Amino acid sequence: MVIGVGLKSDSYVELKESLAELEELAFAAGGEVVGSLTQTLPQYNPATLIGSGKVDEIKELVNDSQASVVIVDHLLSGVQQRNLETEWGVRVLDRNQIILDIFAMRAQTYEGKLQVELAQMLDQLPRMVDAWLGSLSRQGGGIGTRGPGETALEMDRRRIRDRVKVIKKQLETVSANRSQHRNSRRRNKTPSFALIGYTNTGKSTLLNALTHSQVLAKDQVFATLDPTTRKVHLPDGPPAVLTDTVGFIRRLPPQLIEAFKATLEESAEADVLVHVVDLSNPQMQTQIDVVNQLIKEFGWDSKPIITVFNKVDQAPFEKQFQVKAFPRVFVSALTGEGMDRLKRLMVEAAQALHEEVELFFPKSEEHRIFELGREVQITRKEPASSGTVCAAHMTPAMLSRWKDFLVTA
Ligand SMILES: Nc1nc2c(ncn2[C@@H]2O[C@H](COP(=O)(O)OP(=O)(O)OP(=O)(O)O)[C@@H](O)[C@H]2O)c(=O)[nH]1
Ligand SMILES: [Mg+2]
Repeated sequence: MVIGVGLKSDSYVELKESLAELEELAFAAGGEVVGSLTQTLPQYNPATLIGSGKVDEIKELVNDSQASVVIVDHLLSGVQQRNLETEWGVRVLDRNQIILDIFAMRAQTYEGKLQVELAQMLDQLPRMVDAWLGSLSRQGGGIGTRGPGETALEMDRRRIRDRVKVIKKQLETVSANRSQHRNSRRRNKTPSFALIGYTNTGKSTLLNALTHSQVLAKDQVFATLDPTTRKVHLPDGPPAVLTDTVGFIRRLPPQLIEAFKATLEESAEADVLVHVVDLSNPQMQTQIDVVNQLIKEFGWDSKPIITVFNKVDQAPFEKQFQVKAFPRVFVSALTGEGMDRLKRLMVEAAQALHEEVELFFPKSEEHRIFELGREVQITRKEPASSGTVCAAHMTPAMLSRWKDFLVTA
């Protein structure tokens, strides 16, 4: 059973949209939704989040429908979760936990699994404290109730914190490995593209179409978790790589963002972002806003972004006039429509990335040529009377780093 909760002052449309999405999340987690219900209230109840009348009403519904889990579309404190479980006699989860649960199901790689475990621990820590404090105050608190409780709590917390430390260490090692791969790509100046976007918009289908691959694409939220990078051949363009990665969703749990740093780095390090939008989705604009907000939060807004409006084959034609982003392209990853135009935009973006420049190193600075060679491929190297002239293709970021040596025309 899924429950939508909001304040009377919140938008009711958003509450309904978010609840519909929660049903999809429940389905993706392997569940079947047997009932859904919403409540808007003037303020949240600290003990149970929703009002006591609603708690009783849901209890009956749970009994009648034989639901085995209730998912609340709102963050629950440890106390609220425990109280609701006691009232209803079934497991109670909140939105974050169901998302984490799906991630736990999907994680295939060592790195993915570590990241999920980290996210779950980060999610659990504050809940534990809260649940403990709640149980203490129910016992009346004070003398005689504190000692053993606090000790046990401290032990649990320490165990989790220790594990968090270990996982973070292990993740650092994996991520160092990955960044070596990326460095070698950068040295070969292979332009890299990352597919990003709301979940279920067709990123994986697009990767398959562009790179003749067969990664899992499925009509389900969070079908992809672990990133995949493939070579992509662009007409008359340089060889490039394309990365498919996890999709976004509204109210993405912050613990997930923190834990999935390594996965997000794949996109963070890409030269060009390809933002995939589902043109056929009635909630298209909300989805675009959510993704744009995250792009800003992650500091990716300085990168070139190509917006791909996918699924044109199943969207009403007029919808193409409602969109604002530039540069943009309308495609169908399924039928192949618009794919040539997309490739052309990718070629243009790749060409814009690198500018061939000349650098002059006076004799006293010639040792730095070695450093330059580690960052880019030096296309030409000629001795001159008082030093060495080199030519290389550079991105704007590299230009500013090496500006002291640039030969200005
Ligand atoms: N009609 C139509 N369906 C498409 C198109 N592209 C993708 N789909 C379908 O949309 C669904 C989701 O596709 P995916 O490629 O898995 O989407 P994703 O963005 O990778 O999703 P997540 O990995 O779950 O975030 C699948 O059922 C695809 O067949 C398209 O151009 N037209
Ligand atoms: Mg996918």
